[in-house]
Amino acid sequence: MDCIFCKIAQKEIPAEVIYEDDKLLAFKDISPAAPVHILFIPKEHIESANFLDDKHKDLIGHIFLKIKEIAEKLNIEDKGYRIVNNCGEFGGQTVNHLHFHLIAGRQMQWPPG
Ligand code: D5M
Repeated sequence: MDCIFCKIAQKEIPAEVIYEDDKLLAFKDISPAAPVHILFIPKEHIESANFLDDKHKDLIGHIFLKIKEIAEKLNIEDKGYRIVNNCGEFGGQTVNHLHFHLIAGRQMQWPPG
């Protein structure tokens, strides 16, 4: 499958890995939007949030708790951070493998562009 994030998960393409277990990989975004910008992906290929169903409940819970844990390790939980999932064309998704952005280290604005 021609998916760049699957290739990163399979170590065919290098990435700056922050955390890894059997279900997920967290690595630095190649084009950071803030001082801290980490992507969390399931190792399983899921196209987007649109393709989630009941069987992914534990996986999504695991990813969110891991984001919180990494935020604590990086000492960004105090000032706060943003977790983003872009879904589909209008959502701004550019890589069609489900991922959550953890962005921190500066004041965020609302609404997003
Ligand atoms: O976000 C897709 C994100 O993926 C975007 O912020 C750039 C990042 N990206 C793309 N290729 C790479 C590689 N090779 N390493 C690290 N980060 C990467 P989206 O929500 O789909 O717009």
